[in-house]
Amino acid sequence: MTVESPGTGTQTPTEPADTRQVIRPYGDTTGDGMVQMSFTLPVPAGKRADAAALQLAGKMGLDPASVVHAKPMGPDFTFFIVYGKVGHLIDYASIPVPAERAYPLLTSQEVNQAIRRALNRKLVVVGACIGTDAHTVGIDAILNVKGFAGEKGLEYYREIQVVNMGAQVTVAELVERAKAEDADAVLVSQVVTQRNAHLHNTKQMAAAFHAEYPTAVAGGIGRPLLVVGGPRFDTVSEADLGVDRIFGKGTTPAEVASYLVHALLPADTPHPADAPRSDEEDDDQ
Ligand code: B12
Repeated sequence: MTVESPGTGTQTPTEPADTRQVIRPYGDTTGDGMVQMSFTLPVPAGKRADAAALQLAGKMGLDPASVVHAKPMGPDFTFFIVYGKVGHLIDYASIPVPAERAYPLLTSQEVNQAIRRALNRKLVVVGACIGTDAHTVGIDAILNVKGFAGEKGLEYYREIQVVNMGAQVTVAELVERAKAEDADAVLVSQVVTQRNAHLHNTKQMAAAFHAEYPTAVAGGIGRPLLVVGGPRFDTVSEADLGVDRIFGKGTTPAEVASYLVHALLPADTPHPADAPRSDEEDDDQ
C-alpha cells in the first residue's frame, strides 16, 4: 500500500522497528533452550524415583529431559539434577533496567571523614541475628574486620563503633542494647526463611523499635536506622517490613557503610578539601 504525503510525494510506510531482544537459555549450543534444574523428592533413590523426576520435569515444560544426577539423601529422599529443553522465549528488551544505587560508593577513608565532620563522635552500629537464626556468617561479613569479598568490615572503620551481639538475639535484647549504646543504626541478619520466619522476625523487630521510639520522625531522626539483610528478601519492600533498608545477597561492607553515611549524615558528600589524617593514609581498601 502507498500513501500520499503532502509536499513529499508518494511514500512507502516503513514497518515499526522490531525493538525486541529475544533470548532463550544456552546449554550446548547458542539458543538451544537447554536448562539444568535441581530438586529433591521424598522417595528412595532408584529407577522409579528417576521416572518420577522425569515426569515432574515434563510437567514443568522440559522436553526432552534426562536425569543427569541422582543421589540418595538418606534412605527416604533423592536429590536430582535434570537437564532438558524448554521452549520459552524471553524478550530481554522488555525487562526494566534495575535502578542504580541512589548514593555513591565511598572508600573507608571517605566514610571516616564524613562521620568525623558531621558527628564529631563515632557512629554507633548494633548488629545481631534475631529469633532462632544462628547464621552469623552474613552479619559477620558486614561487621567483622575480616569482612567480605576482599573488603574489610565495619569494625575496620575507625569512626564506626560496632557492637556485634551475635546469634539468636531476642527483639527485646536488641532494643535494650540499641538504647543502651545510643545506636545510630541497628543491623539485623535473617538467613533462615522457613515459613517466612525472616519476614515475621523482621516485622516484629521493626514494630518493637517503632513502639520504643513513638515520636521518631524517621530512621536516624529520633530512632536508630533499621537495616536488615539476608539472601532472600527479594520479594518484599522496606515498607512491607517497616525498615529503612534491605540488603540482599552479595552485599559488601562498603555498600553498607556508604548507605549509613547517605542515610544518617546531613552532608554526606566527602569534602575534597578534607585531607586524610596522617595516621589514616592507608585507610583505603
Ligand atoms: C553455614 C550454614 C550453616 C551454619 C551456620 C554457621 C554460622 N555461624 O553462621 C550451621 C551449620 C550452624 C547451620 C545451621 C542450620 N542451617 Co544452615 N546454612 C549454612 C549455609 C551452608 C551457608 C550460609 C552462609 O554462611 N552464607 C554465606 C554468607 C556470607 O551469605 P549470607 O548469609 O547470604 O550473607 C550475605 C548477604 O545475605 C548479606 N547479609 C546477610 N545478613 C546481613 C545483615 C545485614 C545488616 C546486611 C547489611 C547484609 C546482610 O550480606 C552477606 C554478605 O554478602 C547455607 C546454605 C547456603 N549455601 O547458603 C545453609 C542454610 C542457610 N541453612 C539452612 C538450614 C535449614 C539450617 C538448619 C535449620 C539445619 C538444621 N536442620 O539444623 C540449621 C539452623 C540453625 C539455626 N538455628 O539457625 C537452610 C535454610 C533454608 C531456608 N529456606 O531457610 C540453608 C539455605 C541450607 C539449605 N539449602 O537447606 N547452617
